Amino acid sequence: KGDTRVAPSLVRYELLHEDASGTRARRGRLHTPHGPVETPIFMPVGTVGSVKGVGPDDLLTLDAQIILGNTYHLMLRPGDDLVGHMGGLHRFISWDRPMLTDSGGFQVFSLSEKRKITEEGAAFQSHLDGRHLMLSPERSIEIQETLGADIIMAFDECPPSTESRAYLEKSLARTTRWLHRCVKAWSRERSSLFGIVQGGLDQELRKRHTEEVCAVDLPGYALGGYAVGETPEAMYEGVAWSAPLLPRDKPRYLMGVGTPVDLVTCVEHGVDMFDCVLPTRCARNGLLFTSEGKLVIRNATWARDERPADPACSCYTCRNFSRAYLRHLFVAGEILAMRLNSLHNLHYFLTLMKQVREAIAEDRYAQFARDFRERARAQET
Ligand code: PRF
Ligand code: ZN
Repeated sequence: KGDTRVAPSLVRYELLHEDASGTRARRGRLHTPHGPVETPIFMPVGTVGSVKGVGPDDLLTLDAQIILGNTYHLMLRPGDDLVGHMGGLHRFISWDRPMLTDSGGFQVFSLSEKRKITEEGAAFQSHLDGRHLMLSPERSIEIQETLGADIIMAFDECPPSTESRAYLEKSLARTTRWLHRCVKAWSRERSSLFGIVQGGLDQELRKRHTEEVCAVDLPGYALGGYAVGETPEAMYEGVAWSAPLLPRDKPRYLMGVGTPVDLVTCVEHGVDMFDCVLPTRCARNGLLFTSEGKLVIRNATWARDERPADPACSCYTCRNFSRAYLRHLFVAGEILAMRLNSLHNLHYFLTLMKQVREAIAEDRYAQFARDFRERARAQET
Protein backbone atom coordinates (compact mmCIF):
# COMPACT_ATOMS: atom_id res chain seq x y z
CA LYS A 1 0.00 0.00 0.00
CA GLY A 2 2.92 2.35 0.66
CA ASP A 3 1.33 5.74 0.99
CA THR A 4 -0.97 6.04 3.98
CA ARG A 5 -1.72 9.75 3.82
CA VAL A 6 -5.43 10.37 4.15
CA ALA A 7 -6.38 12.73 1.35
CA PRO A 8 -9.91 13.51 0.25
CA SER A 9 -10.31 12.29 -3.29
CA LEU A 10 -11.15 15.08 -5.68
CA VAL A 11 -13.02 12.70 -7.95
CA ARG A 12 -15.63 10.65 -6.16
CA TYR A 13 -17.83 7.94 -7.65
CA GLU A 14 -21.40 7.66 -6.48
CA LEU A 15 -23.00 4.32 -7.34
CA LEU A 16 -26.62 5.23 -7.98
CA HIS A 17 -28.19 2.01 -9.14
CA GLU A 18 -27.33 -1.50 -10.25
CA ASP A 19 -29.36 -3.01 -13.06
CA ALA A 20 -31.79 -5.62 -11.79
CA SER A 21 -32.43 -7.31 -15.13
CA GLY A 22 -29.53 -9.73 -14.85
CA THR A 23 -26.59 -7.66 -16.10
CA ARG A 24 -23.71 -6.02 -14.23
CA ALA A 25 -24.57 -2.58 -15.65
CA ARG A 26 -24.42 0.34 -13.21
CA ARG A 27 -25.76 3.88 -13.11
CA GLY A 28 -23.40 6.23 -11.36
CA ARG A 29 -22.24 9.79 -10.96
CA LEU A 30 -18.66 10.95 -11.00
CA HIS A 31 -18.15 14.11 -8.95
CA THR A 32 -15.21 16.15 -10.24
CA PRO A 33 -13.78 19.64 -9.59
CA HIS A 34 -15.43 20.72 -12.87
CA GLY A 35 -18.84 19.24 -12.12
CA PRO A 36 -20.60 15.90 -12.31
CA VAL A 37 -20.43 13.21 -15.00
CA GLU A 38 -23.34 10.80 -15.35
CA THR A 39 -22.13 7.26 -16.00
CA PRO A 40 -21.95 5.12 -18.08
CA ILE A 41 -20.36 7.79 -20.25
CA PHE A 42 -18.61 8.12 -23.60
CA MET A 43 -15.76 10.65 -23.68
CA PRO A 44 -15.06 12.37 -27.02
CA VAL A 45 -11.34 12.46 -27.77
CA GLY A 46 -9.58 15.82 -28.04
CA THR A 47 -6.07 14.50 -28.59
CA VAL A 48 -4.22 17.76 -29.21
CA GLY A 49 -6.57 20.03 -27.29
CA SER A 50 -9.44 20.01 -29.75
CA VAL A 51 -12.14 17.46 -30.47
CA LYS A 52 -11.40 17.42 -34.18
CA GLY A 53 -13.89 19.40 -36.22
CA VAL A 54 -16.03 20.71 -33.37
CA GLY A 55 -15.66 23.57 -30.91
CA PRO A 56 -16.43 23.80 -27.19
CA ASP A 57 -19.75 25.50 -28.00
CA ASP A 58 -20.72 22.50 -30.15
CA LEU A 59 -19.68 20.14 -27.36
CA LEU A 60 -21.93 22.00 -24.92
CA THR A 61 -24.83 21.80 -27.38
CA LEU A 62 -24.15 18.05 -27.72
CA ASP A 63 -24.06 17.93 -23.91
CA ALA A 64 -20.67 16.21 -23.88
CA GLN A 65 -19.94 15.85 -20.16
CA ILE A 66 -16.23 15.08 -20.23
CA ILE A 67 -13.53 15.05 -22.92
CA LEU A 68 -10.11 13.45 -23.20
CA GLY A 69 -6.69 14.92 -23.96
CA ASN A 70 -3.33 13.25 -24.61
CA THR A 71 -0.10 13.80 -22.69
CA TYR A 72 2.03 12.49 -25.55
CA HIS A 73 0.70 14.93 -28.16
CA LEU A 74 0.50 17.95 -25.90
CA MET A 75 4.02 17.53 -24.48
CA LEU A 76 5.36 17.56 -28.04
CA ARG A 77 3.19 20.41 -29.24
CA PRO A 78 2.59 23.01 -27.93
CA GLY A 79 4.45 21.69 -24.85
CA ASP A 80 3.22 21.29 -21.30
CA ASP A 81 5.14 24.35 -20.08
CA LEU A 82 3.31 26.51 -22.61
CA VAL A 83 -0.10 25.12 -21.62
CA GLY A 84 0.84 25.67 -17.97
CA HIS A 85 1.89 29.24 -18.78
CA MET A 86 -1.51 29.76 -20.41
CA GLY A 87 -3.29 28.74 -17.23
CA GLY A 88 -3.79 25.01 -17.84
CA LEU A 89 -5.63 22.98 -20.43
CA HIS A 90 -9.16 23.91 -19.37
CA ARG A 91 -8.44 27.60 -19.81
CA PHE A 92 -6.26 27.11 -22.92
CA ILE A 93 -8.99 25.31 -24.86
CA SER A 94 -11.90 27.15 -23.20
CA TRP A 95 -13.59 24.06 -21.74
CA ASP A 96 -14.84 24.29 -18.19
CA ARG A 97 -16.36 20.84 -17.87
CA PRO A 98 -14.47 17.75 -16.70
CA MET A 99 -11.43 16.52 -18.59
CA LEU A 100 -9.26 13.40 -18.49
CA THR A 101 -5.74 12.99 -19.85
CA ASP A 102 -4.08 9.73 -20.88
CA SER A 103 -0.56 9.19 -19.60
CA GLY A 104 1.33 8.92 -22.88
CA GLY A 105 2.80 5.43 -22.65
CA PHE A 106 0.29 3.90 -25.03
CA GLN A 107 0.76 6.70 -27.58
CA VAL A 108 4.56 6.42 -27.46
CA PHE A 109 4.19 2.82 -28.56
CA SER A 110 1.58 3.41 -31.22
CA LEU A 111 2.99 6.63 -32.73
CA SER A 112 6.70 6.94 -32.14
CA GLU A 113 8.99 5.16 -34.61
CA LYS A 114 12.01 4.63 -32.42
CA ARG A 115 11.38 3.92 -28.76
CA LYS A 116 13.05 1.99 -26.02
CA ILE A 117 11.47 0.94 -22.78
CA THR A 118 13.53 0.59 -19.62
CA GLU A 119 12.87 0.55 -15.89
CA GLU A 120 13.17 4.35 -15.94
CA GLY A 121 10.45 4.80 -18.57
CA ALA A 122 10.12 5.17 -22.33
CA ALA A 123 12.80 6.87 -24.41
CA PHE A 124 11.44 7.84 -27.80
CA GLN A 125 11.80 10.08 -30.80
CA SER A 126 9.03 12.58 -31.50
CA HIS A 127 6.91 11.59 -34.49
CA LEU A 128 6.79 15.30 -35.34
CA ASP A 129 10.43 16.36 -35.49
CA GLY A 130 12.55 13.41 -34.37
CA ARG A 131 13.57 15.03 -31.05
CA HIS A 132 14.88 12.54 -28.46
CA LEU A 133 12.59 12.56 -25.44
CA MET A 134 11.84 10.62 -22.30
CA LEU A 135 8.56 9.81 -20.61
CA SER A 136 8.70 8.31 -17.13
CA PRO A 137 6.02 7.81 -14.48
CA GLU A 138 7.21 10.99 -12.71
CA ARG A 139 7.37 13.04 -15.92
CA SER A 140 3.95 11.82 -17.08
CA ILE A 141 2.35 12.82 -13.77
CA GLU A 142 4.17 16.16 -13.83
CA ILE A 143 2.89 16.90 -17.34
CA GLN A 144 -0.64 15.77 -16.55
CA GLU A 145 -0.74 17.88 -13.38
CA THR A 146 0.51 20.90 -15.34
CA LEU A 147 -2.23 20.33 -17.93
CA GLY A 148 -4.60 20.15 -14.95
CA ALA A 149 -7.16 17.56 -16.02
CA ASP A 150 -9.65 16.36 -13.42
CA ILE A 151 -8.62 12.76 -14.03
CA ILE A 152 -5.06 11.71 -14.86
CA MET A 153 -3.90 8.22 -15.80
CA ALA A 154 -1.05 6.10 -14.48
CA PHE A 155 1.92 5.55 -16.79
CA ASP A 156 1.65 2.01 -18.15
CA GLU A 157 2.98 -0.26 -20.85
CA CYS A 158 0.47 -1.95 -23.15
CA PRO A 159 2.60 -4.78 -24.57
CA PRO A 160 1.56 -6.41 -27.85
CA SER A 161 -0.13 -9.78 -27.28
CA THR A 162 2.49 -11.31 -29.57
CA GLU A 163 5.17 -10.87 -26.89
CA SER A 164 6.42 -13.93 -25.00
CA ARG A 165 4.92 -14.82 -21.66
CA ALA A 166 8.25 -14.05 -20.02
CA TYR A 167 8.19 -10.54 -21.49
CA LEU A 168 4.54 -9.99 -20.49
CA GLU A 169 5.30 -10.95 -16.88
CA LYS A 170 8.28 -8.61 -16.81
CA SER A 171 6.22 -5.81 -18.35
CA LEU A 172 3.35 -6.19 -15.86
CA ALA A 173 5.67 -6.17 -12.86
CA ARG A 174 7.29 -3.02 -14.24
CA THR A 175 3.90 -1.35 -14.85
CA THR A 176 3.08 -2.06 -11.18
CA ARG A 177 6.37 -0.47 -10.07
CA TRP A 178 5.56 2.46 -12.35
CA LEU A 179 2.14 2.79 -10.68
CA HIS A 180 3.82 3.11 -7.28
CA ARG A 181 6.12 5.78 -8.71
CA CYS A 182 3.08 7.60 -10.18
CA VAL A 183 1.35 7.55 -6.78
CA LYS A 184 4.49 8.95 -5.15
CA ALA A 185 4.79 11.72 -7.76
CA TRP A 186 1.09 12.61 -7.60
CA SER A 187 0.48 15.85 -5.63
CA ARG A 188 -3.26 15.16 -5.08
CA GLU A 189 -3.85 18.88 -5.44
CA ARG A 190 -6.11 19.16 -8.44
CA SER A 191 -6.09 15.92 -10.41
CA SER A 192 -7.27 12.46 -9.41
CA LEU A 193 -5.14 9.49 -10.44
CA PHE A 194 -6.64 6.36 -11.99
CA GLY A 195 -4.69 3.08 -12.09
CA ILE A 196 -4.53 0.95 -15.25
CA VAL A 197 -4.75 -2.84 -15.30
CA GLN A 198 -2.93 -4.66 -18.11
CA GLY A 199 -2.49 -8.38 -18.72
CA GLY A 200 -3.93 -8.86 -22.19
CA LEU A 201 -6.25 -11.84 -22.57
CA ASP A 202 -4.39 -14.12 -20.16
CA GLN A 203 -6.65 -14.66 -17.15
CA GLU A 204 -3.88 -15.46 -14.72
CA LEU A 205 -1.80 -12.42 -15.67
CA ARG A 206 -4.89 -10.20 -15.72
CA LYS A 207 -5.99 -11.35 -12.26
CA ARG A 208 -2.55 -10.93 -10.75
CA HIS A 209 -2.17 -7.44 -12.19
CA THR A 210 -5.69 -6.44 -11.10
CA GLU A 211 -4.78 -7.39 -7.53
CA GLU A 212 -1.52 -5.44 -7.68
CA VAL A 213 -3.19 -2.30 -9.09
CA CYS A 214 -6.25 -2.43 -6.83
CA ALA A 215 -4.05 -2.86 -3.75
CA VAL A 216 -3.37 0.85 -4.24
CA ASP A 217 -6.41 2.83 -3.11
CA LEU A 218 -7.21 5.13 -6.03
CA PRO A 219 -10.31 7.10 -7.07
CA GLY A 220 -10.77 4.93 -10.18
CA TYR A 221 -9.38 2.09 -12.25
CA ALA A 222 -9.04 1.44 -15.97
CA LEU A 223 -8.87 -1.66 -18.10
CA GLY A 224 -6.01 -1.20 -20.57
CA GLY A 225 -4.72 -3.68 -23.08
CA TYR A 226 -8.06 -4.41 -24.76
CA ALA A 227 -9.12 -3.53 -28.31
CA VAL A 228 -5.54 -3.87 -29.48
CA GLY A 229 -6.16 -6.28 -32.35
CA GLU A 230 -8.11 -9.15 -30.78
CA THR A 231 -11.60 -10.04 -32.06
CA PRO A 232 -14.57 -8.24 -30.45
CA GLU A 233 -15.70 -11.58 -28.96
CA ALA A 234 -12.32 -12.13 -27.31
CA MET A 235 -12.44 -8.58 -25.92
CA TYR A 236 -15.98 -9.06 -24.56
CA GLU A 237 -14.95 -12.31 -22.89
CA GLY A 238 -11.92 -10.62 -21.31
CA VAL A 239 -13.91 -7.61 -20.09
CA ALA A 240 -16.76 -9.81 -18.81
CA TRP A 241 -14.24 -11.69 -16.74
CA SER A 242 -12.00 -8.85 -15.56
CA ALA A 243 -14.35 -5.88 -14.98
CA PRO A 244 -15.99 -7.60 -11.97
CA LEU A 245 -12.53 -8.00 -10.39
CA LEU A 246 -12.40 -4.20 -9.97
CA PRO A 247 -13.84 -2.61 -6.81
CA ARG A 248 -17.59 -2.09 -6.99
CA ASP A 249 -17.45 1.37 -5.42
CA LYS A 250 -15.01 2.89 -7.94
CA PRO A 251 -15.47 3.93 -11.58
CA ARG A 252 -14.26 1.50 -14.26
CA TYR A 253 -12.83 2.90 -17.47
CA LEU A 254 -12.29 0.77 -20.59
CA MET A 255 -9.60 2.60 -22.55
CA GLY A 256 -9.88 3.21 -26.30
CA VAL A 257 -13.22 1.42 -26.82
CA GLY A 258 -15.16 1.35 -29.08
CA THR A 259 -18.01 0.73 -31.53
CA PRO A 260 -21.65 1.24 -30.49
CA VAL A 261 -22.03 -2.53 -29.95
CA ASP A 262 -18.78 -2.57 -27.92
CA LEU A 263 -20.14 0.15 -25.62
CA VAL A 264 -23.52 -1.50 -25.12
CA THR A 265 -21.91 -4.89 -24.45
CA CYS A 266 -19.17 -3.71 -22.11
CA VAL A 267 -21.64 -1.65 -20.05
CA GLU A 268 -23.42 -4.96 -19.55
CA HIS A 269 -20.21 -6.26 -17.94
CA GLY A 270 -19.98 -3.30 -15.56
CA VAL A 271 -17.88 -0.70 -17.41
CA ASP A 272 -18.65 2.96 -16.63
CA MET A 273 -16.40 5.02 -18.92
CA PHE A 274 -15.25 4.81 -22.53
CA ASP A 275 -13.24 6.90 -24.98
CA CYS A 276 -12.63 6.41 -28.68
CA VAL A 277 -11.73 8.38 -31.79
CA LEU A 278 -14.26 6.33 -33.77
CA PRO A 279 -17.13 8.86 -34.03
CA THR A 280 -14.89 11.76 -35.02
CA ARG A 281 -12.47 9.79 -37.21
CA CYS A 282 -15.29 8.03 -39.09
CA ALA A 283 -17.06 11.37 -39.53
CA ARG A 284 -13.99 12.80 -41.26
CA ASN A 285 -13.98 9.77 -43.56
CA GLY A 286 -17.67 10.21 -44.41
CA LEU A 287 -18.96 7.29 -42.34
CA LEU A 288 -22.06 8.09 -40.32
CA PHE A 289 -23.52 6.00 -37.48
CA THR A 290 -27.31 6.00 -37.72
CA SER A 291 -30.31 4.23 -36.24
CA GLU A 292 -30.51 2.42 -39.59
CA GLY A 293 -26.88 1.29 -39.58
CA LYS A 294 -23.72 2.76 -41.07
CA LEU A 295 -24.14 5.27 -43.87
CA VAL A 296 -21.37 6.01 -46.40
CA ILE A 297 -22.18 9.60 -47.29
CA ARG A 298 -20.14 9.79 -50.52
CA ASN A 299 -22.29 7.11 -52.21
CA ALA A 300 -23.97 8.32 -55.42
CA THR A 301 -27.19 6.79 -54.05
CA TRP A 302 -27.64 9.92 -51.91
CA ALA A 303 -26.99 12.47 -54.68
CA ARG A 304 -30.64 13.59 -54.79
CA ASP A 305 -31.83 12.28 -51.45
CA GLU A 306 -33.78 14.85 -49.45
CA ARG A 307 -33.84 12.84 -46.22
CA PRO A 308 -31.54 13.68 -43.31
CA ALA A 309 -28.64 11.31 -42.62
CA ASP A 310 -30.69 9.71 -39.84
CA PRO A 311 -34.47 10.36 -39.83
CA ALA A 312 -34.57 9.36 -36.14
CA CYS A 313 -31.82 11.83 -35.16
CA SER A 314 -32.41 15.27 -33.64
CA CYS A 315 -28.86 16.64 -34.04
CA TYR A 316 -28.11 19.97 -35.73
CA THR A 317 -26.95 18.20 -38.91
CA CYS A 318 -30.05 16.04 -39.24
CA ARG A 319 -32.44 18.86 -38.36
CA ASN A 320 -31.04 21.09 -41.10
CA PHE A 321 -29.41 19.21 -43.97
CA SER A 322 -30.20 16.55 -46.54
CA ARG A 323 -28.07 13.54 -47.44
CA ALA A 324 -27.71 15.16 -50.86
CA TYR A 325 -26.10 18.25 -49.34
CA LEU A 326 -23.88 16.28 -46.95
CA ARG A 327 -22.73 14.13 -49.87
CA HIS A 328 -22.00 17.21 -51.95
CA LEU A 329 -19.97 18.81 -49.14
CA PHE A 330 -18.00 15.60 -48.63
CA VAL A 331 -17.28 15.00 -52.32
CA ALA A 332 -16.27 18.65 -52.72
CA GLY A 333 -13.87 18.29 -49.80
CA GLU A 334 -15.52 21.10 -47.87
CA ILE A 335 -14.43 21.65 -44.26
CA LEU A 336 -18.08 21.92 -43.25
CA ALA A 337 -18.60 18.26 -44.17
CA MET A 338 -16.24 17.22 -41.38
CA ARG A 339 -17.94 19.42 -38.82
CA LEU A 340 -21.50 18.37 -39.71
CA ASN A 341 -20.55 14.68 -39.85
CA SER A 342 -18.69 14.93 -36.54
CA LEU A 343 -21.62 16.67 -34.85
CA HIS A 344 -23.91 13.89 -36.00
CA ASN A 345 -21.65 10.99 -34.98
CA LEU A 346 -20.89 12.49 -31.56
CA HIS A 347 -24.61 13.08 -31.06
CA TYR A 348 -25.23 9.44 -31.95
CA PHE A 349 -22.67 8.13 -29.40
CA LEU A 350 -23.73 10.52 -26.63
CA THR A 351 -27.43 9.85 -27.17
CA LEU A 352 -26.79 6.11 -27.16
CA MET A 353 -25.14 6.45 -23.74
CA LYS A 354 -28.08 8.48 -22.49
CA GLN A 355 -30.43 5.68 -23.57
CA VAL A 356 -28.09 3.21 -21.88
CA ARG A 357 -28.33 5.15 -18.60
CA GLU A 358 -32.13 5.29 -18.83
CA ALA A 359 -32.39 1.57 -19.51
CA ILE A 360 -30.21 0.77 -16.48
CA ALA A 361 -32.21 3.12 -14.24
CA GLU A 362 -35.39 1.34 -15.35
CA ASP A 363 -33.96 -2.16 -14.82
CA ARG A 364 -34.37 -3.15 -18.45
CA TYR A 365 -30.75 -3.18 -19.56
CA ALA A 366 -30.60 -6.88 -20.54
CA GLN A 367 -33.43 -6.39 -23.02
CA PHE A 368 -32.00 -3.08 -24.26
CA ALA A 369 -28.61 -4.67 -24.99
CA ARG A 370 -30.16 -7.71 -26.69
CA ASP A 371 -32.37 -5.53 -28.90
CA PHE A 372 -29.47 -3.25 -29.78
CA ARG A 373 -27.19 -6.10 -30.83
CA GLU A 374 -30.01 -7.78 -32.76
CA ARG A 375 -30.68 -4.58 -34.70
CA ALA A 376 -26.97 -4.08 -35.37
CA ARG A 377 -26.65 -7.64 -36.69
CA ALA A 378 -29.66 -7.19 -38.98
CA GLN A 379 -28.19 -3.93 -40.34
CA GLU A 380 -24.85 -5.55 -41.14
CA THR A 381 -26.49 -7.83 -43.72
N1 PRF B 1 -3.15 2.21 -21.85
C1 PRF B 1 -3.24 3.58 -21.91
N2 PRF B 1 -4.01 4.20 -22.81
C2 PRF B 1 -4.72 3.44 -23.67
C3 PRF B 1 -4.69 2.04 -23.67
C4 PRF B 1 -3.87 1.38 -22.70
O1 PRF B 1 -3.77 0.15 -22.62
C5 PRF B 1 -5.53 1.61 -24.70
C6 PRF B 1 -5.81 0.23 -25.11
N3 PRF B 1 -7.07 0.06 -25.70
C7 PRF B 1 -6.06 2.77 -25.29
N4 PRF B 1 -5.56 3.86 -24.67
N5 PRF B 1 -2.52 4.30 -21.06
ZN1 ZN C 1 -27.91 13.50 -36.72
